[in-house]
Amino acid sequence: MYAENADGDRVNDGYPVLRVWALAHAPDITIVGEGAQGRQVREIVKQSDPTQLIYAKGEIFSAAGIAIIAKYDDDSEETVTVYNLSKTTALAFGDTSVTVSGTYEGEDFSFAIPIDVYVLGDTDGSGTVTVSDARNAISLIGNRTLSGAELARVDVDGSGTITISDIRAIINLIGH
Ligand SMILES: [Ca+2]
Repeated sequence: MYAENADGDRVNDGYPVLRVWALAHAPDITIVGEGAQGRQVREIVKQSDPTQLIYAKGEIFSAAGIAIIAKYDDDSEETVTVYNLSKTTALAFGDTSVTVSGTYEGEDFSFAIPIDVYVLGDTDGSGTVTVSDARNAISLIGNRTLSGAELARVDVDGSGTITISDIRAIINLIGH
């Protein structure tokens, strides 16, 4: 910051002045150049989760859709776009969360994002596809109450409903 006199001329040859000195000489001089540069990060919050929270085994986690917001002491906000992911390789059955973390203007942040990882055709959620999954799937034909990961792992052909073609596909997945 610098300071101006009543004529609008910079004092101290335009060099920065101590805030206490400038305040002591008010109202004859005015502090200029504070604001954006002087603000401090008060907190970093996660305003929304990533769009995709359900994954087939082997897929890669995507943070797309996440909104991490830095809130400043002057009530202004910035979107944080640089962060690390705890897992960037293929997701495994049993992975239940990915952590998004980093440091923004000296402030650390870390958010655990809960995820579901399913095995295609694994209707009972055991982690492998067996004959019992095919049997289960038969009992789910026409079922319209399934959603999310439950539907995704049974609806092998992705048609949105459970049909005989899903049963055939699940039988083909047994042992793989
Ligand atoms: Ca199974």
